[in-house]
Amino acid sequence: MRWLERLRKNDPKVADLVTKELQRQEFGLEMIPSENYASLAVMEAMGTVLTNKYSEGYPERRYYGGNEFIDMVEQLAIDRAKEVFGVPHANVQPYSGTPANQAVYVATCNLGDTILGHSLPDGGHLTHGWKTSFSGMFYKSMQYHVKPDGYLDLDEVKRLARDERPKLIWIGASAYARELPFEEFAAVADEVGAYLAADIAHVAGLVVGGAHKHPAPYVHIVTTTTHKTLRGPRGAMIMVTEKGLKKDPELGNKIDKAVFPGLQGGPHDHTTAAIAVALGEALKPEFKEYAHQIVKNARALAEELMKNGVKIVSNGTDNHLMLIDLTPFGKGKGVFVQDALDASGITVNKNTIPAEPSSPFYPSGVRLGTPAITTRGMKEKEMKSIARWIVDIIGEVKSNELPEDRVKRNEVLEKFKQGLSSNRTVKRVRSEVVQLCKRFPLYPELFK
Ligand code: DSN
Repeated sequence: MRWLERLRKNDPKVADLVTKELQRQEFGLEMIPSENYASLAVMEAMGTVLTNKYSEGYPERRYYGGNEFIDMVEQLAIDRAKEVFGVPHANVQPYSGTPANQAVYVATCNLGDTILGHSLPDGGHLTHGWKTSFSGMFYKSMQYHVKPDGYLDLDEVKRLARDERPKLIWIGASAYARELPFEEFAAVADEVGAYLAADIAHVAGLVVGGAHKHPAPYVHIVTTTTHKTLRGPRGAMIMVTEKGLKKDPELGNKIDKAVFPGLQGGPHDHTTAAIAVALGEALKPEFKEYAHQIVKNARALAEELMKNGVKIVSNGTDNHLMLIDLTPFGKGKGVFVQDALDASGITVNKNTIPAEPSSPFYPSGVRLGTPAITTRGMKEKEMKSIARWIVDIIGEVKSNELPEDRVKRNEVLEKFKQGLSSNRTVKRVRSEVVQLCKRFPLYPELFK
């Protein structure tokens, strides 16, 4: 049976949109560093009868009947998570990264307690205490930053921890290109008696593959999404380390209770099965090679960009991502570069840079990374071509100015977008990107 054959008959509109998205992914370069391409086996596990089941509770402790096989699936995912990350406790039920982090607050803090996290415009995450998220609304949030050189300001972390005595400290980021200093944070958290939680959503695959330092010896809790460098389905996990259980032997139970019944209802069992498959893939030796190649590719890309005059925050990367600083051309230029790269078949996201001079919606940087293109098998040689295309596109659009006035700004952006389809550089890069993608097919089975 051909892919989507039933869907095509049953609901051609949805089938058509899914097919278009497949084509976009197959013939474009996905360089948003939090995205990846899951294997067909992972996707197959998601599209199963497991989506039909309710199973509130945990293996062998369910509220509904009929969970004999669901129990085995969830236990398998838990056991693999424990093995892959070398931890004594794992919860695989969080629907995604934000609910996972929310459960950490519920398990470790009371409303209004002080917490310390990485500021969002400096590369942190909404759930690490940013003012517009529950974490900044319901807790007294203190935020640390990066220094002008782009590296974490550890002196500020120490000072805030000593002065404010937070109950919970977060380490982990969404737009930070340097290795996370778990050991240094552990010294601070231990000194002030705080829980230390590592949100390794971005680097989980690198950690598992040995291409990034492991947080487990240093922190009490580890959270991660499962769909980024870990290359699984869209979901999340919370793990408690040996150190965490030593600090609080009830921490595993507290996390489980926070997830269910604290915050969620029935787990998404089809996702749990797919997480088990992804963790099985992460246990294979090829995954180590993959993780190391992600980092090699990111370094090669950053070096080539810098060689061609592109400014990179902190002058490089230790992991899978980098932040291009577009301020040498003016402020708020991220949107032009993002849209022009998008039209060229290279998907990135506009992003704030440290000490952002513009706004989060019209920031002055672009974030990009190599997890997905490395999944396609691309290596350092391809990174050079990609860097040159990015340089060409930046050169093409850097002189566009973003008006302060909202109406004028919308007009300028609309006109800019319309012009992209006839832009010669964009058209040339687009055609070269397609040629490259054809040499590194993604889901060839789905085109048969
Ligand atoms: N949205 C994710 C990212 O892109 O990094 C973080 O949650």
